[in-house]
Amino acid sequence: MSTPPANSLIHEEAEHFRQQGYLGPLQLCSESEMAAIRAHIDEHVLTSKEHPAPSRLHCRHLDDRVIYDLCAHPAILSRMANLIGPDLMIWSSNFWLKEAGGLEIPWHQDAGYWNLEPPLNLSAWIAIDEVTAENSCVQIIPGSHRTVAPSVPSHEGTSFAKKADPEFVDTSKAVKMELRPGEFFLFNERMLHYSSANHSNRRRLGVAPRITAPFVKVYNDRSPLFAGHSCIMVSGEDRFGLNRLSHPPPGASRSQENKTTS
Ligand SMILES: O=C(O)CCC(=O)C(=O)O
Repeated sequence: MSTPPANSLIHEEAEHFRQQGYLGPLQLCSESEMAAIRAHIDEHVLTSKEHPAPSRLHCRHLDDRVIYDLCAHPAILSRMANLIGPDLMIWSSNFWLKEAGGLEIPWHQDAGYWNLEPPLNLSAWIAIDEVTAENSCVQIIPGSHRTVAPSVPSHEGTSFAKKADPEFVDTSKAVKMELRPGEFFLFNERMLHYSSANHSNRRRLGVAPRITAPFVKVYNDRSPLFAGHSCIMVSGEDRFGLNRLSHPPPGASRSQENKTTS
């Protein structure tokens, strides 16, 4: 389990995030802890027929405690609180499953796909499998969060219908976020990011919690959200009452399990 950074590092990290729009790679848990989580995901989460969202790959923090605990991990929340304050609300999470041969995801900024007002979001991309350039790690362009790139229709052979206008994408500055299982990186809603087709023979699985503050209105009656969607406060309090809230899914969190067994 990683320890939150000491004070001076907190300021350094926040400044890096403001300037570059991302932070990481950082450690969330050990590879052996992630191996146990991966087994749970493969056996119980990706195979389950009952899930709140229309797709098994979205918002599984709403029904599975292990996924909730991963998304609301202190290594993530301590960094996010350091950036936008202690009142934090998870409004979505997405598994990014790319099998061998899986398609490219074109360069894009997430803000254009979501209905948040104001469009404030912090994402973590957590590696469940080992993620390398060969099996299609996410690539980012540091500093690209300072410019809104217009969307244009995507090209053939990608899994998105739209992409960022290539005029706004300087791929010579791209950084490959290769991660060991249990590592993650943070990025904001305007970071340009992309992943190539998976040319390897290995699956690539990650999960990205989406976290905002409770002063943001989450329009959950609009795509990509769904009937029955709710947000969950993961830290601090909701002083605004703008959003439908629910509780974490039942089950002991791993930190509580550790307490009871130690
Ligand atoms: O995992 C990928 O390839 C893309 C991830 C992504 O677009 C996101 O997390 O917003």
